[in-house]
Amino acid sequence: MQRLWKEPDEIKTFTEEEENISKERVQRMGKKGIIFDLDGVICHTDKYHYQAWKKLADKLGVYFDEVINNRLRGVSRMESLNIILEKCDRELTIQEKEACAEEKNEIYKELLKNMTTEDLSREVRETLEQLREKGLKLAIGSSSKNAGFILERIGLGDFFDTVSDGNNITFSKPDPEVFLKAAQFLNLQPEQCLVVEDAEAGLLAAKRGNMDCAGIGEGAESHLTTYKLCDFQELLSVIEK
Ligand code: B16
Ligand code: MG
Repeated sequence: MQRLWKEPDEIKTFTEEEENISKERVQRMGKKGIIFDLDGVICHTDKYHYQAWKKLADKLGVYFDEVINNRLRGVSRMESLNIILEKCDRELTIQEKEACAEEKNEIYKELLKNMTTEDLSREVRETLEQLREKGLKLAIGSSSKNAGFILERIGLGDFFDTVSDGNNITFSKPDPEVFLKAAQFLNLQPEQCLVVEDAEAGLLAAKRGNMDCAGIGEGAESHLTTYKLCDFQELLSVIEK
């Protein structure tokens, strides 16, 4: 699997003169805010989602693997369960589904307690700080109802100007609601925001919300991206284009 983080000596630092030039470029680009997806962009909780869903699937006697897990990126908890249940030979009642989603979430939340500030790479932390220094407003746009808890665990509990997540939306990605709300919370128009996403559902949501998007990880392969990022710090040059 491709390495998504940088070692400390691989991270470029900027002189004061370069910083001033880049601030002007950011203003010319017209973007005033960046909305970041959380899982798969800021940090990686995929392995915990996988472990929790696997435990539930095994209990139900339903086949589940990493390939199916990949289809769950960016989509809501209940939609994820519906994808997993495609392999189930019986129809579950709504009450049973709610109990399953709740059970998975309890397992997942226990696993999330393993996360620490070590789960935030230096590259991501330093890039976020540099983007803020350029005068950009920074937000989270995540489908997760656990976004606040995850941000606390990785030491970003108070960092973002706003967090739009699974708790303040009715429709999950690929619906643009989570990003449109983030823009609204930032007091910006959608066109003034750039979305950073790793999942197809999120990239489609950004497009539907009339926002440019930068794809990272598997998201960089998608035809929906406006910009393809090889790594997180490349955002610093994208924002000046
Ligand atoms: P929860 P993101 C998404 O987060 C995950 O990618 C997706 O796998 C998960 O089902 C969804 O959050 C809901 O998460 O069960 O914690 O509410 O990528 O939009 O930051
Ligand atoms: Mg994601």
